[in-house]
Amino acid sequence: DTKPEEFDWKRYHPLESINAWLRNLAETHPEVHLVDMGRSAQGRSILGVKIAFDNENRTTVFVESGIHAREWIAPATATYIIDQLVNSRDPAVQALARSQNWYIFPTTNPDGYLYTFHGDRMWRKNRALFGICRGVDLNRNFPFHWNVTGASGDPCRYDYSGPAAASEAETKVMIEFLKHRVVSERIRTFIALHSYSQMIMFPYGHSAERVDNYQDLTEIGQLAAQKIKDVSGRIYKSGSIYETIYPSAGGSKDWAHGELKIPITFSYELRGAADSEDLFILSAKEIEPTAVEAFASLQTIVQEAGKR
Ligand code: ING
Ligand code: ZN
Repeated sequence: DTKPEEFDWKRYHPLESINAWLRNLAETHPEVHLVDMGRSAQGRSILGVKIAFDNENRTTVFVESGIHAREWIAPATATYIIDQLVNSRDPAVQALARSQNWYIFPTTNPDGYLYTFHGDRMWRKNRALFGICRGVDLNRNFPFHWNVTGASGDPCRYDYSGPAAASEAETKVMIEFLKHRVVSERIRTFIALHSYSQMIMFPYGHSAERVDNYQDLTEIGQLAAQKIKDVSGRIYKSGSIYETIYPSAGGSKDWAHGELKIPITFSYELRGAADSEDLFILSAKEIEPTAVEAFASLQTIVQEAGKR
């Protein structure tokens, strides 16, 4: 494990190192508060931070990452975002950090993430037990047009939607957390981090139905993708889930937008490996450039959100 003082973006860190780093950050920075969202299926805390530079009633950005265990670049990027918001010397980043309150949860599927280090590197779901198979795809378990498309009813499949909508501990905990804060803390922006595909997507996934602010989200998505191109030359596609990647129901941001009415909701598909036998196994050398481009485009999203 890595000590908090040695935490970096040159390698992928296990669950306990990430959590130790979050705890240390909260102890050493007055604007950082450790937040325990609740317990996973196996009883682990889902830890994150709230970053709030003072008590003004700002709008809030919520960032969810690591809902899929094997997508290691997502927690690595989430911790990079936290580090930048707290430690950057760039005045533009400091202004952005202070313009919002932030909730950032690097590993929303801690049981699965742990299992990818000690069991199966390619595990995606949580670790709930169903007879001879394990795991619900938490990004198919949210209660908004649950299970209508792009999900499986078989617990042995990688995209099992669960025995019922919001059946899973991790899903329930996130729903309760957001429900209790969406109005009182003015959560206006919801971001989910995944890999791989180089995409920036907005709802919906369950059908071709267009969200009420389709035009705004289309424009913001295009500006965010352009930002990435300016920063690194990488091409990210943008558009709705349904039109851009594949039909799939029960994703967290479909629920966040459709049910909770959070207006600005995006999910990233970060970089995948070009030169590996598996696209999820992104070389640690790519953590920094991936996180840099994602954070630059997140700044665009938050700035644009503020204008609409
Ligand atoms: N992709 C996402 C998945 O859950 C997605 C795409 C995002 C679908 C949001 C629905 C909602 O399949 C990966 N790589 O996990
Ligand atoms: Zn994913």
